[in-house]
Amino acid sequence: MLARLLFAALVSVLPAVPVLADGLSLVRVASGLQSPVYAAAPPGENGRLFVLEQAGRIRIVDLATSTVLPTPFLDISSAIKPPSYDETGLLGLVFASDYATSGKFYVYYLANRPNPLLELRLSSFTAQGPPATSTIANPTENVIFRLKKQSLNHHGGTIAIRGDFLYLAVGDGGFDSTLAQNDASPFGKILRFDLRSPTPTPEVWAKGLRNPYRFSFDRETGDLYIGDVGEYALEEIDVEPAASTGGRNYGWPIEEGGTCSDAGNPLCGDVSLVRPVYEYPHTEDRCAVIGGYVYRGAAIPQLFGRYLFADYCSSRTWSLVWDGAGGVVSTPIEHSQDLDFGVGRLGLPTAIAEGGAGDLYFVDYADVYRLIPEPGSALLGAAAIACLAARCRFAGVRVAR
Ligand SMILES: [Ca+2]
Repeated sequence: MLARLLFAALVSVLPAVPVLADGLSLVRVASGLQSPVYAAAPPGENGRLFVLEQAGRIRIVDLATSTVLPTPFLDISSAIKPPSYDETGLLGLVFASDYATSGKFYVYYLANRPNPLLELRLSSFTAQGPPATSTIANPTENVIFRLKKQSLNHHGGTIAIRGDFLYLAVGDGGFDSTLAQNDASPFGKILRFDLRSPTPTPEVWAKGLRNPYRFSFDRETGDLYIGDVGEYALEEIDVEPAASTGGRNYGWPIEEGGTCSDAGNPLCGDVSLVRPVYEYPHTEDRCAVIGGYVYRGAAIPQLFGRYLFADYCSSRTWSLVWDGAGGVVSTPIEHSQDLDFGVGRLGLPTAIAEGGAGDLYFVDYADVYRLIPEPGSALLGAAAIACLAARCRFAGVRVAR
């Protein structure tokens, strides 16, 4: 950290800044939020981003003006435990594939209860009025799935749709990690719901996960990327090909990453367990992987097809390319310097989010940032030009441009 500060002080006196190697930067698109933890957009909608505040509100960001609408799109805060910076609250949002006509969207959250403490809830709501311009949802809730639990951690947090199915990642629950290997328990699983059913019921899609807080589908290939938060030693990224028919076992708690963590278990090292394509240790202040997205936007050609991810405690960011099998094409590229270079803008990342056109956003525990090409680089894209015209804030040395 000290070295970073010293380096920042040094470069801040230089009159010009060379374009950095990977040509990425961030621009803030929303502030004044309360503990944002995720964001999403309806399919194809480019002008708006829907940001989740942990306490139970969905806020709409007008991307043309980088303003947050004052009235929440949805407010379910009365059902949620007041924020205490734990793992509870409103964590997941996905819009139905036909949102433009149906106005339907889904949320995943932890409802507050007296005893047991919490109820995991997957619910659907519907926008009021024409969906494409609606700024407020009908408060009528349709609960699809609920699950009571006593502990406050390891809830997963993401919901995503692929084809006719909604996928929900549920952590191991934080009280009995062996449930992740128990086919009869929903904990430690990715569950799948058939949205064609009027009353969808969960089926286990994958097991052996500890806390798959953020996962995503590659919007171009349908491949599944999971950031599974580890325990004491290793953070892992698992990838499942779109052609998979499910039933994979990602190993927890028999293995953490690719390492045996239950020495007496005969399944340790067994070929039936699916190892991560990439893992990193808890060194250099790293603590919890924040799974992201494969970049499929138009503005940053050099990032196209790369999977972007982050670490919560260290605020560091990387991208990798999955090799189509059990590993990665080459060592991941670290983007921390470009995205946090000398300005300390990116705080604790709680999510990487995907806009309606495949553009990516970083959500930290305070603000939301759009990932853009480095201003002034040869790869300057339309998004950055629009941003400059709108006098976007380029903190630190980048202001000179
Ligand atoms: Ca694993």
